Amino acid sequence: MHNMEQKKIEENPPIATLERKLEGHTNFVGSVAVSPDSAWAVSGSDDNTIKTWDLETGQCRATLEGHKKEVRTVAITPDGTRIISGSWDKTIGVWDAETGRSLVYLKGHKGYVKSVSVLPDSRRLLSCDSGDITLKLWDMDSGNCIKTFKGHGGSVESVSISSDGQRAVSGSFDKTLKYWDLETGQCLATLEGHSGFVYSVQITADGRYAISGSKDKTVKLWDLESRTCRGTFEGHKNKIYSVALSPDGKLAASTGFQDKTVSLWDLISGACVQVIEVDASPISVIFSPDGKRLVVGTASDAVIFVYRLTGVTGAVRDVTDQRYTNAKVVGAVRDVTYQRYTNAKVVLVGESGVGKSGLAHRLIEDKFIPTDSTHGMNVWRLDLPIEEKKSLERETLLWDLAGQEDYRLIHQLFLNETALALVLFNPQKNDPFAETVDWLKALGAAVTKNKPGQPIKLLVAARTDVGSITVSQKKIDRFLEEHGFAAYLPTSAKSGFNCSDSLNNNQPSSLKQAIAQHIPWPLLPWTSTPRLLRELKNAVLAMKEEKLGLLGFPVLAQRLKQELPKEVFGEDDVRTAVSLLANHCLAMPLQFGDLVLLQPEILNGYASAVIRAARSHTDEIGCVSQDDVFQRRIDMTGVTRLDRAEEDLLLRAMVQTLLDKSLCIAEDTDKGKQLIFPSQYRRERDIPVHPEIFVSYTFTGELAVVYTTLVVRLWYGGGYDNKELWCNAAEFSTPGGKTMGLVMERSGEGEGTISVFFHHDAAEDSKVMFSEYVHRHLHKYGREVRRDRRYVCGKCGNPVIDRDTVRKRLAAGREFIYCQDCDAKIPLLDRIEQRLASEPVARRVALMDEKAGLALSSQALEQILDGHMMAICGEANQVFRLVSRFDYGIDGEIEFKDDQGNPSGKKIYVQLKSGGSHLRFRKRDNSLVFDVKNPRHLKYWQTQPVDVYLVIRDEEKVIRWMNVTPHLRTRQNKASLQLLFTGEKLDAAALLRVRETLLQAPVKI
Ligand SMILES: Nc1nc2c(ncn2[C@@H]2O[C@H](COP(=O)(O)OP(=O)(O)O)[C@@H](O)[C@H]2O)c(=O)[nH]1
Ligand SMILES: [Mg+2]
Repeated sequence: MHNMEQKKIEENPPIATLERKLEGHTNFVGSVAVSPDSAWAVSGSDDNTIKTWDLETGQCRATLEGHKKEVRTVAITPDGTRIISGSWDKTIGVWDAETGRSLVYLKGHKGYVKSVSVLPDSRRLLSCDSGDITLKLWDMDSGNCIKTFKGHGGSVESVSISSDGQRAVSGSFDKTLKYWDLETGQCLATLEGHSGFVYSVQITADGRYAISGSKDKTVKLWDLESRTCRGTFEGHKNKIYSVALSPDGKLAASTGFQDKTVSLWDLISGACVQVIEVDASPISVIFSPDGKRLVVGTASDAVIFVYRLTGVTGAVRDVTDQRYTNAKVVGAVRDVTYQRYTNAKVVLVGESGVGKSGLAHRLIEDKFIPTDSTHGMNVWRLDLPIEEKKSLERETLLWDLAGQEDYRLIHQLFLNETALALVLFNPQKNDPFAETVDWLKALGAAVTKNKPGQPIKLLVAARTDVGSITVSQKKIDRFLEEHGFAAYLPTSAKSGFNCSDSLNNNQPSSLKQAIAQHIPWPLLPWTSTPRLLRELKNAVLAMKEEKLGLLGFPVLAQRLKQELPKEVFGEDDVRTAVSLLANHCLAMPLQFGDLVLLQPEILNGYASAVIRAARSHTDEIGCVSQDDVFQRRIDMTGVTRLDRAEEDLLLRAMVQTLLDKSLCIAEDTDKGKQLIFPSQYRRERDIPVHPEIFVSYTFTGELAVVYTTLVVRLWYGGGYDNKELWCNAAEFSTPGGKTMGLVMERSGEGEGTISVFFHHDAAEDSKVMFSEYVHRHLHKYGREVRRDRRYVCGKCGNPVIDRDTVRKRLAAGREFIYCQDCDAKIPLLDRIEQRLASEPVARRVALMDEKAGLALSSQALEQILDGHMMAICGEANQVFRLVSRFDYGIDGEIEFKDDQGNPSGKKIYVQLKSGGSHLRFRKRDNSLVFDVKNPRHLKYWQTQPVDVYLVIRDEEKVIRWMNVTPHLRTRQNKASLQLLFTGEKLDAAALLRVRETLLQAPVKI
């Protein structure tokens, strides 16, 4: 540790000191709560029990039994009379706090109850679950569910209610938080920003702010009024299962599961004020209401740690609205080892060839560098004339995105968090803004829904040296006004006009000044990070420019040690730094081989080549053979390429990314595996006419992305028998042979319409599911979505023409409309319309989406495992071959080389397990078992001439392997389909150990 750091810590005595440990539970303590008078605590455990504890003496007062499964959440009513528990047995228990008697079980959740929070009236409570992915409001006295809140797209893990009982926040596996009005059940806002599951949320007493803990290793602070992220706290090395707020709203606590720490954060200054090292993995945390204690539950050790706190006050009523904002940093930063900074993302957008890269070079190097407009994407640090604040560093990154059509599908991955966009146009063109509008819509779609007017946009005329500006100033002015640009500037990268510092007497150029002036700094979230992590991140960012290709983490760590000789750090810290950069798309750790790509943009280049290949398929069917991609039989013009071995790996990572993002379909055909891009189909199809269209949606956003992801997910999740694609249309048929489909048209600038149509006698049930799926998808991915339900008169058979009126009447809750032709009453709320919003449909749609997700991630996992084998065999300099003997349960073989580097003939076989989950913990003894799905494999594996190894990726995404041959030969129960899985981590060292053993025997020639 640095002397400085040591000294600082001595000057700042710890806030928390260990008081005692509470022992008694026998399994994970997933939840803790403290009574309103701060005298006692309650804990819920995976041992299915609840315990109450006297905080003064540490005595266990009672053990409450009754739940049939893990108790993952506990709470105490504000009046202190009742204890609430939520369990994986799907019930919520209500207990008398005094006697420990069970009062009632609330039943209604279809999945695990993950979290409960009690309203101030001590009568009602809010709960959430993993099955229906809903929140439920209950009346404890009657035992009734009063209201169900829907909206999340993944397991809802955590809920928290403001102390006035008006508002709630929830956190979910869909990576978002939702902000709710408890009275109306309305979702007021969806807070996006985490790049991993959200495990835990807490709202401040006044309901103004919330904090969240996530799998992405960060804690975030949210302003619920402006619905934006205010800050991010970094420092944990792994997932954060639980967060808590001190009663005075000034401190946050977060539990780091793998790093075995609880961090205390000062929410006002952003500093980490203490890192408590816990002697176990902490998974739950709570402050006592008097501010005197912190209670921490841990994982397998099942111990509860109680800390005494100093300097933390109990609940305060009056806190100014200014807290947590940049404007007012109150109090000194207590720990200099943490730094706070704000990062502004500035992107250059505009059609291909307009001059983006030229301008980027000018801004960065103040030189004109002729470029080839096929070039992909680049990121640089941009020096701006901005006022530096001592407590808050500001930094700007300039992103140059490629403008070609082939890149658009993947660009959306990089547009989010944009603070300011430089929108370039060619002023010599007659219609210079034609493509610009698409870009503006794409930008709007990428930035979160809750920030109207963002990002800030500057309109830039490029290449003005080429000729005079033909577009009239009036037209420019109108365009500026219409789209809310903050400023307009004509530039020339070549001459340096308005963009060269040296031409401006070495003062920042006009463009730089405009950028600096318009970045909305106070609105941008800050990040608080340990000094070391910041140094590491900066060093990694600097290395991006070296174009290093794929790097192994050990090599990267080595490089960083040269760059930062004074720092003491390990590979772990490097991993953390890289994954934090990855949260902002600034680096890409591969999911296999322990490798990182410092320039994710290289992957984009390859992806665009694949998409281009799919578009140019001779049959116009938008697909490309996976083999052609892996064997480089596609046109790679303009792609920044890596060397062959790295490229082999990156191509797999690229296909995996496309699958993970639902951007393509991987389908096995008699011609091998095909990668299908629905948006690249060019085969025409007549657009169906009335009366087949059932409903249509008009929306804006990145149209191709919205359409592609919709088709891909329906393809995988719908369980449809037959699927056919056309140019901007897709058809699916049910087992009964009834067809449903959708068609997309561009209906305006940056605006599209997706219409759903049905075959005449498609079953009502299929119609309901299909249209509800489309509905949800569009609301998730599209912007400015407008729904138009189409009606047909039951009497004369004519379609209703006036859709505007239909929309208005539906919104007003009217139940019918008159036919414009025959005056008959046409019911608006027909059976389908009524069923659409119902709970069972929502649940089935969520299941459908889950199925799509699973199928896609299984496809992606196949790429990961193949890639992993190639990467580690490459690293260990051994030979890996994929073989296709799937029926026998063998996917590949490894041949070891002898000491001279020649193939030795010594081999092992591997089976790469990419299907659904194969590993589970056996209840009986909690040991990890592998379920063999195909009994024939067991026999086959035993009779092979060489040993067979199972390769599996576990829940923590660690790829492990195990030699099953000796195990199968010696085991007792020959008929069992369970294998005790004792696999070790599969890396190059593990591979070389096997080689060692095998080659000890004389080598066969
Ligand atoms: N005359 C002139 N040519 C430029 C200027 N900026 C870029 N170019 C050239 O115009 C072409 C397209 O520019 P580029 O920056 O690659 O466009 P991008 O596709 O938007 O990145 C290239 O040949 C550049 O060298 C400029 O300011 N003036
Ligand atoms: Mg370019």
